[in-house]
Parts: sequence; structure tokens; C-alpha cells
Amino acid sequence: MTVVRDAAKAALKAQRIETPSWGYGNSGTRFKVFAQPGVPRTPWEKLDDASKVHEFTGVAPEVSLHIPWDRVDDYAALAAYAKERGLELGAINSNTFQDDDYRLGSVCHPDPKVRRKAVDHLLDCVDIMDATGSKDLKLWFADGTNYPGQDDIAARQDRLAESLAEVYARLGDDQRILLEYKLFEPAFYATDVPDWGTSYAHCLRLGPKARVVVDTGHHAPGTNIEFIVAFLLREGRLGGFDFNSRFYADDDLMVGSADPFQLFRIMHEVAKNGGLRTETNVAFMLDQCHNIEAKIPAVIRSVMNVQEATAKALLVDRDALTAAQAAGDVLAANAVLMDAYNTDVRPLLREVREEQGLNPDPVAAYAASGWQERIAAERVGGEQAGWGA
Ligand code: PSV
Ligand code: MN
Ligand code: MN
Repeated sequence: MTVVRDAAKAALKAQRIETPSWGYGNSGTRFKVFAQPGVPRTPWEKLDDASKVHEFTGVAPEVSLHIPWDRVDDYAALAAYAKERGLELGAINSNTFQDDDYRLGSVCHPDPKVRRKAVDHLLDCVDIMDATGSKDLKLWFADGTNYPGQDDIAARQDRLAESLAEVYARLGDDQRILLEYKLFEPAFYATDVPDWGTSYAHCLRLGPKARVVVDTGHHAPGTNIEFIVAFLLREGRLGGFDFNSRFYADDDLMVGSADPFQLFRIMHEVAKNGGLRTETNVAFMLDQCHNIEAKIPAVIRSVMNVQEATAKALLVDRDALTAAQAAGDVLAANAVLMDAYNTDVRPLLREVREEQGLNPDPVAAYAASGWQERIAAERVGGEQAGWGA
């Protein structure tokens, strides 16, 4: 067991969890955005906050950007600013869903002029990646239809494939497309990339630099997400995760809060199928909106929730599991997984942090740091950045 514990500790120290710039800004629902004091006003301030999450957790050096929410004049300067704070700029998220032109879609729109505008935005995002050193272009399309007959479902797939191919051709050797899927919303009849199969089929056509990203909030209730994860890893097409949790639809709550057992099952498939190895290149990203909770502590808590699920997955006694599976011992096999899930891994993670020179309790360390009071006092005036700002 000591060997397993040591290996788990090494893997936990090597783990990287990417945080989203929009998780630091104000956000809300269509009903109300509850503004909080001290929330960042610029992408630079978002990086300042992200650096605190990394400082206290030690595993969150990457920050995803969202264009145009994080538009700046000089992206190389933004990357340098990140570097000075021990950070790197991670995935670039495109946005083809907030212009009036996109009423009928973006890359699947029936009008070639609108498709051109959308593809040009995606190409701009690759230019930004060149300047920031980001390796991943994360694409989520709001495209779809609301009514049967509204548009030709198959023709929309053709337009999507053609648009993606143009962007794929523009990628550098070490850049990737991560194609996200989502069952519904904002389209309520037929979404153009509704599920992992659709994303996977497009990625296969595109080539090896295209992979599927699994947003844990984008499935029908009851979907077995860990099956999808195991399948995609086996095919070498799991690009990463957008972690969050949900009770109903795309709730974007803190990962691991609604269903920690599901997160454990996902991380078990990740760990078992090589997804934690650096060379597998799976991006572990958060995609969350913190509506009523304090932003930075919520991101810290989310990082810790991923760490706890990962630690439990790493403690699964694989030999015992394989033996029970080979013997057809259903109950024993299930017990192996449940033993790991029911282990309190918080002492192990405290140890890991202490060995990294960190405070074993990141939430308390952040609270004691005075950063929250400082930003509340200093960040007055100006427009506070938020989801969609
Ligand atoms: C919309 O559902 C969404 O949450 C997608 O998951 C994207 O990743 C994110 O917004 C940012 O565009
Ligand atoms: Mn997402
Ligand atoms: Mn979402």
C-alpha cells in the first residue's frame, strides 16, 4: 500500500488543473447577476486572481482565456504578465454566439457571409494562440435549430465540417482543436454538435490534432460519462475536460459538488486508461460560473475537489480489481472501487501540499492572505468583468 500511496502522491504533485478566466468575473443567470466587490476589471486582474489559486494549491498554473471577453491589444504582453506570476495561458475559447449575426448559427449558418465571419473569428483565435503560446483552441458552438424543418440538419453538418477543416488547416504542429459538444441550449430542437459521437466523427475526419472535450455539464441526465471517457481515451481522442457539476442541465456549479461519486468514476477511468500521463495530453480544465459564492475561494475549492477525486482514483487497488474482474466476482470488484471512493484522502493531500511547501489548507491560507480585502478595497471604479463582459 505504501507503494500505491507514494505513486499517488507523485501523480498528485504532477497534476495540472486549468482555471477559466471567466470563473473570476461576475456571473449570474438570465434573471440576475449579483456583483461582488473586488471582482477583476480586466484580463490582467483575472490573472492576478488566478495566480492566487495557483499560489495556494500549487497545481493550477494555467488559465483559459475567452475571446472576446479577454480581448487585449497585446497578447504576448499578457502571456509575459502571466509568466511573471508563475502562470501560463491555456486554452483559447472562441465565441461565436453573442453577435446578432449568429441568430441562425455561426459555422453552420445558411448564409456563407455569416460562416465567413465565424471562421475568421476562429482563425483570429489561432493568431492569438501563436502570440500567447497556447496550444489548444477550444470550440463550443451554440449552433442549432429550434423547430423541425427550420434548416437542413445534414447540410448544417456539411457546413460545420467545411468550417472546421479551414481552421484545422491553420493549426501549427503543436496546436490542437478541442471540440466541445452539448446536448441542448441555446438550441432546443437540434443542436449541431449535441454529443460526443458527433464531435468524435468530426475530429476523426479532421485529423490527429482534433480531439473531443468532455464538459461534464453537457449531457442528458443519467448519461454514463465515464464510459465516454474510457472510450475516447482508448481511441486517443480525449482532448480534455471542462469540469463543473450540475443537478439539472448546464448548471456550471463547482466540480465535485453535485455528484462527487461521478467525478471519482470519471477520474478512475482517466487514471486507469493512462489519462494522467503527460504524454496523453489531456487538459483538465474548469468551466464554471460562480454566481453567489466568492470567486477565488470557489475556484480553490473546485481544484481541491478534482484533487480529491483523483487521489481516490489513484488509490484503487488495480491488482485486486483485475483479479476480481477475471474471477467474475462482481461484488469483490465493486468493493475494490467503493473502498477507494470511501477513503478519506484529505490527510494524504495535506501531506502532498506540505511536501510541496504549501499550506495544507488552501482555503484557510487564502482567507488569511488578505488578498480578498485588498482587491475589494483597490478594485473600485471601472467596469467589472463578468461572464459575457
Ligand atoms: C456554454 O455552454 C459554455 O458553458 C460552454 O461549455 C463553453 O465551454 C463555455 O460556455 C464558454 O464558452
Ligand atoms: Mn464548457
Ligand atoms: Mn456549458
